[in-house]
Amino acid sequence: MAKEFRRYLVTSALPYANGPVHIGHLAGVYIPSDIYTRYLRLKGCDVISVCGSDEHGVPITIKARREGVTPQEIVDRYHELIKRSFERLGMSFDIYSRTSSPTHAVTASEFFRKLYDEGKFIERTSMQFYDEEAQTFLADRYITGTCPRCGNDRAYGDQCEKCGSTLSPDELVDPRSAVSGAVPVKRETKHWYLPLDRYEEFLREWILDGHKEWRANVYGQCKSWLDGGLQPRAVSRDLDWGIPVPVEGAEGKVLYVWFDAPIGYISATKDLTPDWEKYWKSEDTKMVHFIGKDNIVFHCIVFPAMLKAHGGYILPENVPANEFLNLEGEKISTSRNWAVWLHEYLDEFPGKEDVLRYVLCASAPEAKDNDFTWKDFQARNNNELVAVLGNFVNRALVLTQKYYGGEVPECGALTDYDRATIGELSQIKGALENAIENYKFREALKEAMNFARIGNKYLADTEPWKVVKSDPERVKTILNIALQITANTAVAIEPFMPFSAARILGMLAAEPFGWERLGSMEMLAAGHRIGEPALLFEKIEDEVIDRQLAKLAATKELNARAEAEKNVEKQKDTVQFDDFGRMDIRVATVLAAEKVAKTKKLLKLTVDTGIDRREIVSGIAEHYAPEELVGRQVLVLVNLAPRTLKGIESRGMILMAEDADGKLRLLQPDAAAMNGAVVG
Ligand code: B3M
Ligand code: ZN
Repeated sequence: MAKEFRRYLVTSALPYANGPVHIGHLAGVYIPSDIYTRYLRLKGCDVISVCGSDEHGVPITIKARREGVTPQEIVDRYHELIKRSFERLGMSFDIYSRTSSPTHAVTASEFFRKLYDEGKFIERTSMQFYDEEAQTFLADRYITGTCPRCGNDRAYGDQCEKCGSTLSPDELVDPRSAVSGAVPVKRETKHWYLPLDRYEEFLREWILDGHKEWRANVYGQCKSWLDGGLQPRAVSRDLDWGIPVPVEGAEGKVLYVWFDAPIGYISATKDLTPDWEKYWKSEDTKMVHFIGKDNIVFHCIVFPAMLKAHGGYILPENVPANEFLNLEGEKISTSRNWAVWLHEYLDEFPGKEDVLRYVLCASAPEAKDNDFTWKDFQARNNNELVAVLGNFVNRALVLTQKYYGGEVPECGALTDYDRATIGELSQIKGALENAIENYKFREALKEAMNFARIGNKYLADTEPWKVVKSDPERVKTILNIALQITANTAVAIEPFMPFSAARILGMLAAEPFGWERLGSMEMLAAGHRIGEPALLFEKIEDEVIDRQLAKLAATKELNARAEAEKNVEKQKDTVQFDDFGRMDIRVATVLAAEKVAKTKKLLKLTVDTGIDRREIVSGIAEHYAPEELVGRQVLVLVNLAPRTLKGIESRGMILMAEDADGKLRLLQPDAAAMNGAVVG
């Protein structure tokens, strides 16, 4: 029998304050954590949910350097943006803190210092990459090179984003400094290491024997790390941004971001309540970490080893890490701007916070990577939220207004069908709880929606709008039940769609119900007066979706161009002005165009060069149809020595630009010009 807990500490991965939050973060971490927390709160558990910005680490300093601002400016900017967007989405953290806070500096320092004083670290001197131009050691992402596993030439010193491998700087082929581009040298430096190997036994027992119930992806990753044998891991870095290593002789060294960040959960709790120890140090507390799959090793292996080394802290009961969410079939990427950014969504879809929450939960990558598409977003909104949830609530309320002036009618004798419906509802409650408690949020959402689905079916089957003519007494019972189901729906969907739950309660003119009332058919008393019905959701039209798709298409285009520009041909040798002057380039108009027989690429063009009419054979048949060319002005090198191609004498050359992918584009004056006008 699993232990029953009444006190919970829910943590959500601290987002790096070097960019905004996108739908991948939401689906993977924040939506599930908020559902879980809201559910526990509704159940009346003692639960706190902590989060905050992760404000250290190399990606932040790199961004600051690139923009010519301080790291503090970067983290201030994104901390505010992220915090605000989370609030707007209805994330119900009890605290959203930050790792640049004074509490955190003290907490992380003291944590390190205790381990240091107790001899829990090993000190090691080693040769590490150093940039002589920039006079700095090159930690983690400051070093780039080619991935030894997949050949990606933009891998980092700590990770290859293409194949997902964890790397060490020494493994990179052709390492380079990300600061100056220089080829780095090796220099000696001292660091502190947490000897993870000493915790291997403990971790094996705790995870592999003790937590077989963890998700297969999480358990599997832990097992493969443990089976591979754990190595000491450096917990300090040569950097000037971070929490200074609190020991003598450590000038210019800071705590490694992955050492201080998880301690951020502790500091955030301290910032929240003086009673923080009851959440961190009592075996009666259940701690759950919500994270994405790239954070598994840090939360299941490294942080627990740190907590164990320190002593006195509890360990997570579960780490329900999600896989990744893709966007329109491609990996979400911050650097390629391939994402739906939360703050942009909130601006572009005001009042549709719950739609995003719903869609991201419904398609959360719980067991495998999943894809977000705008078409699916639209379909789920229109076919599920509008057609099922919105429609049911609206019908129940509108009919109550219409028949009873907004007063909840009495419930009379139940029919067998009523009883069967009510019985079904009480079963859903159990299934819903079971799903949430086992971190199966997609399934849980389906169960919550089942309240509305059953309600919809109930109204469709009982047809009160017809029965009202023959048996008005019966209709009272039907609508009483429909209203009770509506109130149930408001409770069931609250963890998932808090805004809509609140709106339903508003329309029912009811105060929030606790979770224990879920399944009850006596939530609204007969005679209670409900409020005015309004539509909960509205249909999303094709134009709205097309606009989003166009935005992504533009991003793709921009990326393709940026990629192509990287391969632009080198500049040719210098020419003198006279060399150029010998080229006679004129504006000309295409008079006729036809394919050259038995060739794929060639067109025969007749052009008016202002000087004469002549024929030119041009290799553009795969890029332009003859009829697209007639009447068009082009630029022609007219004094090129004639050549005979397929029996046609070609006198001159049409000027074109060639893209990296070989696509040809004609050059044309930006307004009609005289044929024969000299170009130069
Ligand atoms: N800052 C989030 C990430 O890897 C990372 C989580 C820290 S949680 C202690 O994107
Ligand atoms: Zn790779």
